[in-house]
Formats: sequence, C-alpha cells, structure tokens
Amino acid sequence: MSNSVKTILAIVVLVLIGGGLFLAASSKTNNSNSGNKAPSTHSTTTDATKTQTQKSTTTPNAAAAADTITYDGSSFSPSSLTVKVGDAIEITNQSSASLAFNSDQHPTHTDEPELNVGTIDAGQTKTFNVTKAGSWGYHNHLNPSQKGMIVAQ
Ligand SMILES: [Cu+2]
Repeated sequence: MSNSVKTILAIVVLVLIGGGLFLAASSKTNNSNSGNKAPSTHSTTTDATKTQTQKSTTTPNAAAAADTITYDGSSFSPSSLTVKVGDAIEITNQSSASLAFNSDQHPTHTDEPELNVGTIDAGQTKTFNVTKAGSWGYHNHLNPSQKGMIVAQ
C-alpha cells in the first residue's frame, strides 16, 4: 500500500509540475503575443512613413513638369529658374529661329557643361538635368546678350 501511495503522490507531483510548466509556457506565449503586437504597430508606423516618403517623392516629380524654360526669340522665361538638383528641365524654343542653349561663359561654356544643350530648332523642346548645386548662367550662343539663370538647390 505504501508503494501505491508513493506512486500516487509522485503522479500528483508530476501533474502539478507539469501544470506549472504549462502555465509558465502559456504566460510566455502570452508575453510573446503581446510582444508581437508592439512590432506590428511599429510596422504600421513604418508603412505610414513609407507612404509619406512616396508622397514627398511624387511631389518633386510633379514639380519637375513645371521646370520649364521658354525662349521667345528675344529672352528666356523665367529669367531665373529655381530647381532641385537632378530635376529634369525642359527648354522650349517658341521662336521661329534656331536657339543655341549653352552654359556661361561665352564662348567657352565651361561653367556648368550640363547646360550645354546646344542647338534647339524652332518649335522644338529639349530636356536636360542639372546635377550640381549652384547658380548657373546660360545664354543663347547665337546671341550671347540673351541670358538666363538656373538655380539648382
Ligand atoms: Cu556662347
């Protein structure tokens, strides 16, 4: 009989230990669940940040379409154009004559060679980029008194 009692006590002890381990495991699982909730909140915040980043990336692209210079035969408009570094800039020749769009200084055109777009026929548009920050003068090489400025920030 005493052996049977010991066996029963041993089983009870094992069950209690097992139950304790189960509870401990359960509370760990709960902890890890609540631990998972916090990162998922963070990833939601990250997604929102990504969306904002994409929006702010889209905005300069939309503004890039407005980075245009027009030439009417006597002057450039606007006379000074401010852009973000790397933005595409369109130069449209609205005159009835050819335009030679070149960087200052005339005649070497070495201030900012990215502005050396060259000949733009009447009615034509060319696109270029300025990848160096600064204030860059340009002119019509065929009539160097016709000047303009691009400010890249
Ligand atoms: Cu020139």
